[in-house]
Amino acid sequence: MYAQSIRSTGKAVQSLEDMSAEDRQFQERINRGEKIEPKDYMPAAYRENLIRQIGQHAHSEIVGQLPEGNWISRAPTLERKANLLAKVQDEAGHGLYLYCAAETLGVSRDDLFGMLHTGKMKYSSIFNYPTLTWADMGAVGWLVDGAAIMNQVPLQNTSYGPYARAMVRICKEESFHQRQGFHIMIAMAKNGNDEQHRMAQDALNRFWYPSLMMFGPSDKDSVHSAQSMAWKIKMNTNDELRQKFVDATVPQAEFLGLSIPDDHLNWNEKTNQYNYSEPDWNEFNDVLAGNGPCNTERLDARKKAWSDGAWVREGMMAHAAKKAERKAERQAV
Ligand code: BYC
Repeated sequence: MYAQSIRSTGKAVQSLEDMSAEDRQFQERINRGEKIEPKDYMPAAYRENLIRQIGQHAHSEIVGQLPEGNWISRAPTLERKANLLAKVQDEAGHGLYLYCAAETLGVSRDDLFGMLHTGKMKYSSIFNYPTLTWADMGAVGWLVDGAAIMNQVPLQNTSYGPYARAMVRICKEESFHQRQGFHIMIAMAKNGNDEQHRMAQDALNRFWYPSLMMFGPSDKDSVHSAQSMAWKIKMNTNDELRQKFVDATVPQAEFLGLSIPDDHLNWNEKTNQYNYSEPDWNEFNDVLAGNGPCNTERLDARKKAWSDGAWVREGMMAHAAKKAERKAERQAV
């Protein structure tokens, strides 16, 4: 389904000496920590790489609504329903900020959706897994939003101004999402009955490795990391963030009385970090290739939403055209 699979670009990051004068000045601005704004000079490859990452990020937000939307009508209490509804609405808002940030780079919203629908652009692998029980709403908030925060907090300092600014609000909201998930896990795993504890453990078992995969392939297989880090589009490597996530999450699982499904997990006194087992990268590649449990369902839902919304877009365009016509008439008088 996806046009691009993981492969090395084979390109080394250019040194300052090898760059054109314009590109050198640009790189020096980035090295000084300056923000790049939409009308500033930027190399074509910087623009393309940003559109790729921000577009993929935006798509992840709106596809990410689907596994949780599945549980809004079945939330166990009114309060849980209201919280989940607010969270899912927030994800739509995150998608909106990110699509707007991508548009400042000269790509249209229609083109971005077209690339999502035809599989030319990806969305996060995590959303191709099903949410089978209410405990999954806890695990998704705790682990998936927890992983998203770990990845996104450093992106508040990314070099592209509109992306960095969008991330500030997104991170604040993701924090609330992570807490609502952890709160569900506390209710079920710590304060719940045996069956609820078992459900929470089962959700952790199913979401642990897919959450680790959210950080992308291991550094040796990451295509974009070197150039993206030189441009400060990415602030950390995939493995650095994955390790930080493991180190932060294991004590939380202990607090909940849950076991991380990894027999090789242990604390390493020398590195002051946990040793952990890597996810199954064949499974990751398979999900990216379109063969995860829910790839078809997720993409079909997005395509249906796009075609069902055609009349709204047409109506809004007609309204805008009418307003512009009236304004022109008034100005002509
Ligand atoms: N899923 O060279 P690499 C959220 C692709 S959370 C799918 O390391 P890069 C949310 C990668 O795109 C998630 N594809 O790439 C939470 C590339 O393929 P292309 C969204 C993946 O970009 C809760 C290829 O593999 N967050 O929003 O340097 C509720 C090689 O990888 C994945 C973001 O998008 C994956 N897990 O690093 C609702 C954060 N991993 O593009 C919503 C911003 C890798 O060449 N993005 N690939 O075809 C990033 O930080 C980076 O893009 C990544 C990947 C760390 C994800």
